[in-house]
Amino acid sequence: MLDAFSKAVSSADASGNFVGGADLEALRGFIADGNKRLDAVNAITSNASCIVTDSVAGICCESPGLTAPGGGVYTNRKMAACLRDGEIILRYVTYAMLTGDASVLTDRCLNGLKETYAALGVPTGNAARAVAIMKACAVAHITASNTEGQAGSKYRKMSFTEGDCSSLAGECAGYFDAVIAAIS
Ligand SMILES: CCC1=C(C)/C(=C/C2=NC(=C\c3[nH]c(/C=C4\NC(=O)[C@H](C)[C@H]4CC)c(C)c3CCC(=O)O)/C(CCC(=O)O)=C2C)NC1=O
Repeated sequence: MLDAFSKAVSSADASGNFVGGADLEALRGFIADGNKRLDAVNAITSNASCIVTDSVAGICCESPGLTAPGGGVYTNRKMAACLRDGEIILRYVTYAMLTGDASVLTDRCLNGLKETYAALGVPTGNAARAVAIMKACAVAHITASNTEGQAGSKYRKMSFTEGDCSSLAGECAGYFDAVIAAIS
């Protein structure tokens, strides 16, 4: 597992160089945006159960066969496994956001997941769709652009300093895209 700092060190070490130039500049940006990054992670983790259940409810609405006999989440056991998988994936995306590096996600969560799903008959198209819904939710939370944050909504409205989080939202979207690519 790497983070933005150890990745810069290991790539410099591999080529026998000092850490400098563009690598140092990138780390400077990583530090400068540190509070934004923590707010972004907090925006996701504080709404995690909502993001997960919304995505699984979404695929069940779109594909009614999932909850019918023989469907991917037919039986409580499978529904529980599906919700748990959504939570695991979201958790690893937040780890990647925190470290600014995808390796924890790819090594510990995505490695072999497609094969596991194939062996169990988990429908990967629906799983990828659930991840896409989580991506939309997470990005909306990071950019504070979710329209559900109004009174009476189930979303938790965060207090934060206003700022441009588009680059963090893009980075986060990239981690979800990596999940989709890994299971598709
Ligand atoms: C290290 C991180 C990690 C991951 C990623 C992980 C995934 C994972 N998901 C599993 C099962 C499962 N995953 C799902 C998920 C779904 N079914 C659907 O139709 C939906 C599309 C989708 C939810 C979005 C289901 C239903 C099962 C149980 C399948 C079965 O046993 O028949 C299993 C098999 C073992 C078990 O049932 O617990 C693993 C290992 N486990 C881990 O430890």
